[in-house]
Amino acid sequence: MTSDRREFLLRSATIGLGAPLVAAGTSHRAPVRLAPLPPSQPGQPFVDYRPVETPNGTTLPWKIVGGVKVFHLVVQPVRHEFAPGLQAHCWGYNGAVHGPTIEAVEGDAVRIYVTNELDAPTTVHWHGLHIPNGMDGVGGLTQRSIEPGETFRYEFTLQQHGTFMYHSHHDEMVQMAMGLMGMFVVHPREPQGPQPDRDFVYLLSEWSLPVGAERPDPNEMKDFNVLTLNGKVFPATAPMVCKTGERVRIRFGNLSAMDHHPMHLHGHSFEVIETDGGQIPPTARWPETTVLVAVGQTRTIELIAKAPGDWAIHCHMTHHVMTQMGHDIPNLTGVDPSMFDEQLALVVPSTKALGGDTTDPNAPDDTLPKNSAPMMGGTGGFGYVTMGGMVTVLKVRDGITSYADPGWYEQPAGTVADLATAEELARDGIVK
Ligand SMILES: [Cu+2]
Repeated sequence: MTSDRREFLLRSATIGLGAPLVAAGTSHRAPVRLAPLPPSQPGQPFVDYRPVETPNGTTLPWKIVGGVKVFHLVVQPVRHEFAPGLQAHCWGYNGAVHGPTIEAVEGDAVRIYVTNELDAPTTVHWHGLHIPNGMDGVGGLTQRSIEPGETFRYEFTLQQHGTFMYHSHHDEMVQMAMGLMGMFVVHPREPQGPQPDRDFVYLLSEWSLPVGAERPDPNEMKDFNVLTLNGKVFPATAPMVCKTGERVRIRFGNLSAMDHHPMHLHGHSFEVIETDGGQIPPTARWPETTVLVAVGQTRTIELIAKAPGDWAIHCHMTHHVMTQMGHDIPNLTGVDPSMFDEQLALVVPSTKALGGDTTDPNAPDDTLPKNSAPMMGGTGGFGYVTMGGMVTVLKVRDGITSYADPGWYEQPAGTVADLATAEELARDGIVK
């Protein structure tokens, strides 16, 4: 500690109640603001901020009434599709699983009406936001729960910027397992440093949906079999598209019941620039290729899209890149399953073993049970992609003028791993 700093702390200690709340070891942090920020003029998209994109999702519309941004969330049953062929009766907001992204600007006064169209009480908690205690949305603790048919009003001025979440805080185990959650992005009033060209938002979650079932099972605590990015499993997850050289921000929130997700990006490194607790000073960041997003956390990463291509981005837990994988099964590694159908046909003539041939992804798969998705993904540029679940693709392209899905990357000649030629093997002395 420098003598100046020690002297400052000593002087502060003698000032008494009026002293700033600064303690040794926390001097790098922004001072805690005790007096609330007064409301500012409502921030406008493309003037005060560049709107975020929620792949496979939407942003909640708003209107301005008397200088306040007014939003309306409707909590309701939603028939949700995780991927073609796999649907369930879930709960969501405004017809969507998960809810639309709420987007605003630091200093905005927001008023959020919540109408409950469920048969059960609910509340909404604004995860990470510094708001009056009575607006915190914890059923029984800070408010009475919103009964079926009622509309509640939440109102506060946004004191921070960053990436936050919202979710039910009444009967959380059931209501979050059914889908009641969404993302809440607050842009800075006065942006500092380089701003992103592309800004994506993802909510990570997990479901227990046994094959053939129509309703997620909230009682499950270990064996989750549908792992989603914004409520979708690969290949139904929309890609992120950007131009080479652009600054890309990706915001992850995780409201899974029981699992943390190490999200890994191929071909690039990134920095974690903020958590739901605030911004990380540039001097405290380090390069990463995987960021662990624990349950109840947000992590925002930023990178320069330096290399054209189709770059996978996925949870690195291998069971989280599978869909409806059964775990209570014998270990068949090393077993030749080719006689299974023959043996099974002796007992049940019309059945076939599941998940067999994946060599022709375009052939209709008549082995799939009703309301289920294949364990592994779909067609890529080179055949079948052997991942499902929590996977999407960052598509980086040179000189594009549209962010529509450009299709699979056309690899430059000679840059794709392929069969080694006899000449190459002989040249390098590789003996097969
Ligand atoms: Cu995971």
